[in-house]
Amino acid sequence: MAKSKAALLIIDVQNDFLPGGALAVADGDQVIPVINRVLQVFDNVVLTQDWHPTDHVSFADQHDGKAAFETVTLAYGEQTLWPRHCVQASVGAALADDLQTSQAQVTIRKGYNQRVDSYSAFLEADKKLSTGLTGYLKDRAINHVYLCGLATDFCVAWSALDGIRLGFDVTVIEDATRAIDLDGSLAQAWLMMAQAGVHRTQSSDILGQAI
Ligand code: VGL
Ligand code: ZN
Repeated sequence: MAKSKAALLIIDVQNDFLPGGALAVADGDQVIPVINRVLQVFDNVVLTQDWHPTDHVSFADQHDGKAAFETVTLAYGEQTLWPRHCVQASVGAALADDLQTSQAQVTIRKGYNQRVDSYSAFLEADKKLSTGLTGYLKDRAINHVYLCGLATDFCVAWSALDGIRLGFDVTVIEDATRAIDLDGSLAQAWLMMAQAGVHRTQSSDILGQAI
């Protein structure tokens, strides 16, 4: 059997998702030391950044009479509305200072189209527009992606599910993620990931291995 070639995908470890940020994920900062440890066992490391224009369609303040965490129906389906976050080039959109990024080979930015959100690192919410990540990984013969970062139930889960659909082996490193957990979204995300065949692991199971 051909040896699997793996990459670590570090999803959206950005200031706005950390405590004090615009869309803070509870204990979001606690993923940072865990990720800095698991990084050491990967030869291939990819970062992602949520990267929205200032009038992005996912921002609640772009919809009259709507509040954050409500939903609207857009051309591509239901969209949860968020407080404005990760505006391009803002401090909130910057990667966390304490995250060790020197080993990363590429940064994929997503959610930059004004009319389309993109939780997934692979495909935008319309399921058509590509971020280019699939081509990048396939060109480099990478067939297994390990996911960590924020948030478990949105950008991590959507990336994991798309990864499976696109033919990758996918493993989520649970203790290297934290969730938003909106109306049971975390349990729902783990259920969908399990059904799709996403592997769930802990950083302690990875440390010490050569991946
Ligand atoms: C995310 C909500 C909105 C995430 C990004 O990174 O999980 N969640 N934008
Ligand atoms: Zn976003």
